[in-house]
Amino acid sequence: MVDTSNSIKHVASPLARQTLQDGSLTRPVAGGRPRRLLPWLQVVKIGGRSIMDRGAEAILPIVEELRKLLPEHRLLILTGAGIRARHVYSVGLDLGLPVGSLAPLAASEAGQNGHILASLLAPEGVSYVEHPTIANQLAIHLSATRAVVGSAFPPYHHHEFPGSRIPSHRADTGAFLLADALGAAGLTIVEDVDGVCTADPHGPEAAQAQLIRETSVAELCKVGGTLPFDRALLDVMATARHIERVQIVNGLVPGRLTAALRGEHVGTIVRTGASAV
Ligand code: GWN
Ligand code: ATP
Repeated sequence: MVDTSNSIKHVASPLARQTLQDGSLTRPVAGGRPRRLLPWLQVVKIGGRSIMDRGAEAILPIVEELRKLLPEHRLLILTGAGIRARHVYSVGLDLGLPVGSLAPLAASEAGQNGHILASLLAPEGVSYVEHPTIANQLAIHLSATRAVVGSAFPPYHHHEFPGSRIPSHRADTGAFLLADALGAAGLTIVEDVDGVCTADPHGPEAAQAQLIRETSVAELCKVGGTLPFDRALLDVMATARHIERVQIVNGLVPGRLTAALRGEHVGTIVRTGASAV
């Protein structure tokens, strides 16, 4: 009998014979910047609590702005969760549900908000697409139409990190992870404030709140206090591969989103870790 064991065992690969646990060994192979999959894509995250929960008054002007932007940009519009997620968190926490059970409950509200927005944009050929479609078939959908809507919440479900009882990876983090993974041209986060301020402009120290026009993830990590986005966004911005800056804009002021997508500085620009690469 011919001994074939040697030729079967030796698969030629630079990672074949070493542990994946040692960064210094994997870096020559895995350390490069990944390819941009959709370099023409603009990702826009619409706040759940800050925009969608306000109903027609806030949503219809944003829909009109998005509609007018379609000839200029190909968009992945992602929606966050709002008041219904807060309610489901409180009911779930009262019942002692673990964070991994709460994450998909809240995520489903982000999806509901996406369905609402997509219905309003349907006359323009815009539809809601499911998470698996975003993962695998975004290019074909965006070849057929100028924009699609999806849920900004990342589908961590029972894989959600157990550090906090409230899911730490929410809509802002999910939107950034997607934009960076796709190598998109940019990410704009639409809120109900002008950007990141020195204090919460809707909080008890509102009188002292001043807009920070430009900052970096490193600077934001150093300061405590609240932010207008998930704290976990800082972690994923720090290790970004493509998205060099994120702009946070006020969606209650007509024209701000349009200006941001045209490259104008109309909110807070946060430089990510990718800008230092
Ligand atoms: O349901 O609105 O996708 O795009 O995180 O999982 O909780 O699911 O558990 O393709 O897979 O509620 O059903 O729901 O929002 O997430 O979707 O209508 O398995 O299209 O079935 O990763 O939409 O939904 O909530 O996004 O964020 O059927 Mo919904 Mo969400 Mo639809 Mo999606 Mo989750 Mo799917 Mo999923 Mo679940
Ligand atoms: P989601 O999509 O997850 O519902 P959202 O983006 O709609 O979220 P919030 O998570 O509520 O909205 O974040 C926006 C709010 O953050 C603002 O309305 C503001 O009151 C608050 N905020 C807290 N700290 C700051 C800060 N330093 N600068 C600006 N706004 C802040």
